[in-house]
Amino acid sequence: MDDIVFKLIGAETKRQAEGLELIPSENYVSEAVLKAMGSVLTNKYSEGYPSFKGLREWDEEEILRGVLPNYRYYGGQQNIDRIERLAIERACKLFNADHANVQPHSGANANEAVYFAWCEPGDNILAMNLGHGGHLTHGSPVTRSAKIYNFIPYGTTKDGDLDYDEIRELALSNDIKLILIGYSAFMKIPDFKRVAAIRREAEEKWGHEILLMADMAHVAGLIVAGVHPNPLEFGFNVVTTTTHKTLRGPRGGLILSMGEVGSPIKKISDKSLKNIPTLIDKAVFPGTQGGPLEHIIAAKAVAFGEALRSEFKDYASNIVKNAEALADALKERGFVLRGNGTENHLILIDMMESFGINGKLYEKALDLVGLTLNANALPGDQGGAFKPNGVRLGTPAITTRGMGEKEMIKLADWMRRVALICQEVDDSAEIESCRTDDFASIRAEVKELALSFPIPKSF
Ligand code: DSN
Repeated sequence: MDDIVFKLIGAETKRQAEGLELIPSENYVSEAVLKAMGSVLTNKYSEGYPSFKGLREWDEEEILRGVLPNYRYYGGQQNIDRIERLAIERACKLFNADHANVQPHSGANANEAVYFAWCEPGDNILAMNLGHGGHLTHGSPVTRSAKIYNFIPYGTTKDGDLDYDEIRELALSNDIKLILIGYSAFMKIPDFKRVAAIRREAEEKWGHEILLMADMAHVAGLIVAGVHPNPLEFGFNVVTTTTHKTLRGPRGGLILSMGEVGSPIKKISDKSLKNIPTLIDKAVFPGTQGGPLEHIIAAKAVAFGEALRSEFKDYASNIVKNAEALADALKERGFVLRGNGTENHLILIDMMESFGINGKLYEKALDLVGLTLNANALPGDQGGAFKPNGVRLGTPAITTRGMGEKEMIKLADWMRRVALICQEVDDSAEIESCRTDDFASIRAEVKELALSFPIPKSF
């Protein structure tokens, strides 16, 4: 064994057990998911796909018994093919999708593959501004995609909703190929129907098909549980997501799509929305990735199986209930929330307006008491990415631990106590060496609560 690496893994296990995870994009997986990730499947090369059969022709029993055609470039796939097929079938069931590609290594890879499947270099893509809550992969100039495609950013309104008027105006004044709705710091439920209507208008104006894509990485678990609307039911063609946030699976990516599923090795002359599932398969492999991570795909299959269980619906609705309770408790304690609350799992606080402190200082101070969240820029933030005025937090992980409204009140109390300490600390001072007794006593309370809600081993 590698002592030092395993010692550090042990220390991280302890940190996770004794602290509370409030980063809205993190969660705890079951032991079954961990076991699949740590399995011998990591030894196998499986470039290609298990089969392109229409999903609805298959069920799990048949996958085990039947002969699966495959499009792989290596032998020895009899088990891998079945595992990947199970992951595909379960993902389709969860999202009510025609097709799923379970191979993207991450959400970033998933997004890049969709752009590559549908767009040509220089094409216009409408996507949410990073500074307003969008994501790096939605056209930030530092990314590769932004050097290939022309991203046109839209923003949010003062009350924190999507600026639909701006989306419409931009869609009708630029010849766009793709409209992307997606975010990593947004607290409302998007009006997918309205966006689909904008797409229709723009298609008429420009005389060609426009892809509707939703990056639902943050709320995927809420969608599959039915507590958040599913964009695919409103005419969206593609949903991308990560699998490790509210979905509670391994770290990875996933692409769901609507359309005809064809052979991934046949040439496609017609780049049409009807063919998008196959165009995406080709864009993932060989377009943008090599060998799939089949140990992760197996863990995705396990997590999807967990998310198909009826208990997952309760879990997802508790995430939202806890977020609402936490938002209310924070507001009562002087925290100013963007959008004045939340409709999903995520809360964005303006720390400068609330307590006159910046988000980075507050993030560091909360780390000292075992509460983990992240500093986050707010729309128009003068502090930039490294010293923003906001913090972002959420309830998926603490809900996994079984916490409820009572615990949200405790959290809000600790968060206020820490904010008040920060007010008295010189911003340039090393926070670790200030008010150590105060931090230690809050930390002990956090630890006691955390240990009384152990991280569950099974779903
Ligand atoms: N980095 C993720 C988040 O924290 O929202 C998005 O991919």
